[in-house]
Amino acid sequence: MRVLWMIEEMGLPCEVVNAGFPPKDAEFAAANPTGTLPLLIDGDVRLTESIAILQYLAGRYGPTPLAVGPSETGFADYLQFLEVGEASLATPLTSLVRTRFLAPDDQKANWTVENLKAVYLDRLKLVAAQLQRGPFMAAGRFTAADISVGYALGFGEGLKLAEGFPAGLLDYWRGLQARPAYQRALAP
Ligand SMILES: N[C@@H](CCC(=O)N[C@@H](CS)C(=O)NCC(=O)O)C(=O)O
Repeated sequence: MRVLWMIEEMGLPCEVVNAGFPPKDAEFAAANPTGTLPLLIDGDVRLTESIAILQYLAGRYGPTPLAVGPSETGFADYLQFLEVGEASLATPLTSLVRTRFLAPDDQKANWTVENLKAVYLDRLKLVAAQLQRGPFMAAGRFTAADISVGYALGFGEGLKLAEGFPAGLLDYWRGLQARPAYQRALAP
């Protein structure tokens, strides 16, 4: 979703291939032996980390206001929240989902599951604090950092964690969802 959203924001052409979930296709496995989504194929390039893909698209097919450059105010925030979205927020949720679908029945509810939820909700304080400083994660404008974090908010909402969101986060997420490019990405 992050990748499709970025592609729509940039107006880039792409072909979307539904590899299934988990992907079973041999060609996919050759390009991404871990089997995780997404996989970006661009000529000889193969990328399997969504944040790296956002940075690649901005760098390779920019310039774009979706990226914040090193000389701009907000560069550090941009890097921080690009990473917060995946490393701090979405990664515990991915483990939660794996447990929900893959764990033996007697291990679906345990301390780790509750801790993953708590860790996710606690780390949202970083996003809430940033929203006290401005309407977006970096540089006072919508950037790929909002795509990164917004996706992670949608992930949490999908897992019914939105009740625990700090004040303001749901409004921020609703604002991102209203973007035409996000809407187009929902139905590529
Ligand atoms: N850090 C990777 C995470 C990729 C990831 O975990 N993707 C999920 C789908 S959103 C997945 O493929 N999960 C299946 C699995 O963990 O095996 C990224 O940001 O692209």
